[in-house]
Amino acid sequence: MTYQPVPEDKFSFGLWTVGWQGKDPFGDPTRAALDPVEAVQRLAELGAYGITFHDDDLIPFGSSDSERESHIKRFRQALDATGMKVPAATTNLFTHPVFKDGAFTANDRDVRRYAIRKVIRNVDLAVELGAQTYVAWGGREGAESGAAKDVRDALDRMKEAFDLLGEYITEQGYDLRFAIEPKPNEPRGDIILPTVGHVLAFIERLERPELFGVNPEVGHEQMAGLNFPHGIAQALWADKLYHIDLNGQNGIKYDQDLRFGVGDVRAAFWLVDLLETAGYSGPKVFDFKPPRTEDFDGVWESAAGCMRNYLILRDRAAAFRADPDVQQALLDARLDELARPTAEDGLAGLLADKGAYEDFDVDGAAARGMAFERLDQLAMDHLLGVRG
Ligand code: XLS
Ligand code: MN
Ligand code: MN
Repeated sequence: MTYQPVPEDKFSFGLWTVGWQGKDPFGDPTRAALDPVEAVQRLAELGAYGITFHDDDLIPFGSSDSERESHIKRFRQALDATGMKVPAATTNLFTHPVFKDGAFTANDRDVRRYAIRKVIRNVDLAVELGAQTYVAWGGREGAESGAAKDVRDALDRMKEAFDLLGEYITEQGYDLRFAIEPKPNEPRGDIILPTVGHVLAFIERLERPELFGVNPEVGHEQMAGLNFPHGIAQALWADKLYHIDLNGQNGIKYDQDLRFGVGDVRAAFWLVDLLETAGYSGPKVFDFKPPRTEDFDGVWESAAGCMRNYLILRDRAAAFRADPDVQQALLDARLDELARPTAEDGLAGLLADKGAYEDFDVDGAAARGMAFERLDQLAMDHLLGVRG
């Protein structure tokens, strides 16, 4: 196996990922700025399908209209020359100091109005470039202290912003859906809509819920100690997995944005298994930061590694599913029974069934082993490459 990505794999990268200059709270940049045109060319050479961007990644904040046009023109030429797509785009609502208290939920109303207009401006560009998904990570929608943010009012304002955006794309007739990205903290002490579950519940309160889904990121759920594949499974179950950000994270700490596959490699294995068996067909975006120790050779190694690790895990997960011993172990673990309804006979049948309660051998059922350990060891053997 060469694990060479092809555009059909639908791998995409944020401009801000390979373009990250390595500035962190403790240190200055370690790399020069990367021309978006070069990012498009290099990623295309590596086998990527697409590229995504915040408005300010492509068009530096404060550019004049003519500068804006020339940035877009160069970018579009690079896309045309390489065949790279823009499956999604997003808005920077966090870098400029005006967003220090958030954007859609800033206490300052003028900032909220400005933020919605900034999003709309880039939504127009995203649609022009062919994007079908618009990612919405709030950035600084949160607080460090209790009384500073009335969270119920903030949720009203968040809903208002997304309802206005839903109205806008409906009026324009755009073929675009929003993917809201949760994150528990960083850069704020606590962020509103911290997990996949919070976002799924929020979406149901919007005026046009069909236009909104989630954009979960591996590390963001893991920063909260959550099981990422479980969150993805629930998003798929709700038909709301519109987009996904892949990366690596080592447990509950700052947002590490490591390359995909490192960190919790078991979670990565189950994630790839899930995406592939569920038939997720949207873009798979690597939202990672090549560590600031790296020069540009290291940046491209890191980007290639994200895709390579996905393909290796896809291969390992397929071998796991195809293994006859695994298929038997799945039966022994009674996965087929879980897939069967609990009461096809309905409530009346359940109530009339003495075997369900009166005559049920509770101790016998309690004594039955679940055979999960053998199943999991088979998975480990496949993951570690010693089987199949
Ligand atoms: C930051 C987020 C960000 C979004 C896009 O933590 O992951 O990069 O994906 O704004
Ligand atoms: Mn992200
Ligand atoms: Mn992150």
